[in-house]
Parts: sequence; C-alpha cells; structure tokens
Amino acid sequence: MTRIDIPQVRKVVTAIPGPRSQEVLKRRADAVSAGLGLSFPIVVERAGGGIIVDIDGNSIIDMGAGIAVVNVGNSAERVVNAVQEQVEAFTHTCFTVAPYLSYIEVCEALNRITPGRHKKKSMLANSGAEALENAIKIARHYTGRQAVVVFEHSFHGRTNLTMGMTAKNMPYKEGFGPFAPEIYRMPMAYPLRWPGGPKVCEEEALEYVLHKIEKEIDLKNLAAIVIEPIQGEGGFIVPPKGFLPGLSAFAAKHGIVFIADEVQTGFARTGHMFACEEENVIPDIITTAKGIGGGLPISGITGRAEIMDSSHGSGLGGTFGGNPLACVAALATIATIEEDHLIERANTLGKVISNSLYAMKEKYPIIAEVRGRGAMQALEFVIPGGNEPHPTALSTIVKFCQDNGVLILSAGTYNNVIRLLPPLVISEDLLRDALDILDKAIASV
Ligand code: PLZ
Repeated sequence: MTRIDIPQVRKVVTAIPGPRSQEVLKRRADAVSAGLGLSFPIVVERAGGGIIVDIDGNSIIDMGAGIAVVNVGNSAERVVNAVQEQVEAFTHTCFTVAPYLSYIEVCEALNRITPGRHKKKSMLANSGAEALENAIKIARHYTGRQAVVVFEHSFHGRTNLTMGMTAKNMPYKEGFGPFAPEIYRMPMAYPLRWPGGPKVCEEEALEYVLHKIEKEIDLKNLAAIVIEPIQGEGGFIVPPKGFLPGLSAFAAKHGIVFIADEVQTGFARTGHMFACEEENVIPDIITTAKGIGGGLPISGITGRAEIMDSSHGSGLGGTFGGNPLACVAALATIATIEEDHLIERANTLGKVISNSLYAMKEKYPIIAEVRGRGAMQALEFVIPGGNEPHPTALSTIVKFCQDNGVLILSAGTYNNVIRLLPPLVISEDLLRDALDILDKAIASV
C-alpha cells in the first residue's frame, strides 16, 4: 500500500474530464507534441492501491496499472522508502563509469527469479524497447547471424529496430520508416482467427511456422526467435498449448537464440513470476521492463551466461541503464512481490476476473472470446454471428467506463479488445465494482 491514505472507493464528482483537468489538458494540447496519444482524459493528482485521484477530486478505478507497470501499486511503500533513501545518497554515477551495489543486486535477482536453473547473467537498460534492442544485439553477436523472427500482432517498442519488429502499422509505424532489415514476420498462432479455428490452430500452427522459417530464412542465417508468451498490445493473444515449447525446442536444436519478451507479462502479472513458466519454457534470453520497477523506468536483459558474455567489453552500455533510483525501486518491487505473495494474488484476482468475464460472455453475443491468465485477461468483440471485429463496440464501452470512473485499456490489431491489467494490490471489492461497470458498459452497446 501507499504511505498516504487513499480511500479505495470509486467516486465520480464531475463530468470526466472535470473543469480543472480540462484547463490543464488545454495546456497539454498547446505544449505537448500532438503525436502522443491520450487514453483517459484526466490530470492525475495522486494514486495508490486500485485508485487514481484526479485534480477535480474524482477517484478512478485503475484497471491499467500504467500499462502493466505498477503491479505492486502506485507509490508502493517499500519502493517509496527505497527511492527516498537512495536519492539522498547519490542519484547517478553511470554504472559503467563507477559501479554501485544495487545494479548488481538487480542482476542477481533477475538471474534468480527468471526461468531455468542454468548460469545466467543480466544487464539493465531504461525501457522495454531498449531491452529488445540489446537482446537482438547480443543474439546477433553470439550467433554471428543476422535474421530475426517475429510474429504477427507483436509489439516490441517504438525505436527503429523495435518498430520494425512490431506488427501493426497504424499508429506505430505509419510514415516512420524505413525500418531495419532482416526482420521476418511469421503467422501467429491466434486460435480465434486461425483459418479453420482453434483446433486446427493447435494442430497446425507450429509445424506451419517452422516450415516457413526453414524455407524462407534458412536456419544457418537465423539469430533469434522473439515472441511475447501472451501478446500484449496485440490483444492478449494466448497461443495454443505446445506452441511456445515447440518454438523453444526448435531454437535449441538449431543454435537459434529463443527470446521471450516478457515486458508486459512479467512480474507476477499472469499468476506466475513470468508467463513462460506456464509451460515450463526456458528462454535463452528474457526481456523485462514495466513491472520490474514499481513505476521507475528500468528494464532488464537476462540470459544464458555464455550468450550474455559473448560480446566484447564496452560493446554494451548506455548512460542511464540501471540508474540507482530505478535499481533500488526494482529491488523493493521484487521484495514486495515475493513477501506479499503477489503471484498468488494475481491468481486470486484472475478467478474473480474470469468468473465475471465468462458470465458476460454468456449474456452478450458481441463477446467472441475471453482469454488471458491471472490478472492479464481480455475480451474480444465481434459483430454477432461471425468473427468480424467490432471496434465501435469497443469505443462505446471505453467511453461508458470513463464516464463512470473506470480506467480500462483497449488493445488488438483490430481495435476490438478490452484488456484488464489491474494493480495486483487492488481490493476485490474495487475489482468487482469495476467489472460491474464493464458489464453495464457492454449492456449499453
Ligand atoms: N515489449 C511486450 O508490451 C510496451 C506500449 C505503450 P517500452 N507496451 C506498451 C505505447 O503506446 O508505446 C512493450 C511491450 C512489449 C516491448 C514494449 C516496449 O516497452 O518500455 O514502451 O519501450
């Protein structure tokens, strides 16, 4: 919990945005690049637990956690204490200039908590995209190969390389090219939308993808296969059982580095510390960000020691990577997850969420599928009677939730997915209240 007391109840006292937020949002429009999106039009004053309080005095239920970042809640007590202590000691020396203990401890923690008991090493960076950039650098250096396999519906970031790795053109790529070469996109095992449906997907997808990789790239050219174990921005797409283990075994057999992008799925979100654990997949490299820092910007690249050690000294780095404030926040976050049993908590919340979402699916034919795991679940909306995406339903639902003080995020290649990513410290009452509003929102369509 936060040190300041924020009542854990939804309270809407103005239209959203309220008058004070509207004033500040005018300044935002005047001062801030129009290229930046705006999902929920309020101006935040403070936040903690499952509540965001805006400057108009509205208490909003947070079903997004800053896009799966504040899994331990906003301004979580251990995080605040650690950062306050650190900020007074020193703020920055650059780890590759003059090192400090907390960076090393974060690497030790990552090596310990990521899947697999083999010898691992880590490095730290600032964002998810930067973690992916470094993972690809390392995999290419280690293998001496260039090609990288990514998947349909993937999201890996907004830098040049990671834009190229990301699937969706609008809004992420349109007009921002040219993109880096040697990125090969494979079909995603997306059960709902696989030709022939989920059963065919389970039977065919892996073999189909492996065949395409062999024929279109050739194994001797392939450095890495990169996949989100549950795709985040793509709409919480969960591949069928066997797909991830199959890819990982194929990679191991052919000296390809298997990279799990756990930027969105990591840190207790899915009811495991990492989503790969569901099928006992052990990635060669795992990229982490978002949930690791309790809200401070930090990311990690963790992998087999021989891979992580393969590049020459000073080949990897960056001014801010593993900043001391972010490192102590990460240590406090990991301690909070472990000591407060947030993995079990994600499963408990997950049951509340799936009970409620499956009940909605019974009632509303626009819901094609409930999917995800733990505190990472989604609804995909279609025009009833078929599989045609229903994006207008989504905008109506998001607006209804907004008007009623519930922050809910959308996702999906077809803009037709609602995704739930509450902080893992949200109370069950608050969660049920948000799900109740979501139910009413869908009924309103
Ligand atoms: N990999 C799996 O989900 C970030 C993007 C928000 P950064 N997803 C949220 C937006 O609109 O840009 C993400 C992800 C996965 C990588 C990233 C990139 O992480 O920290 O945003 O760079």
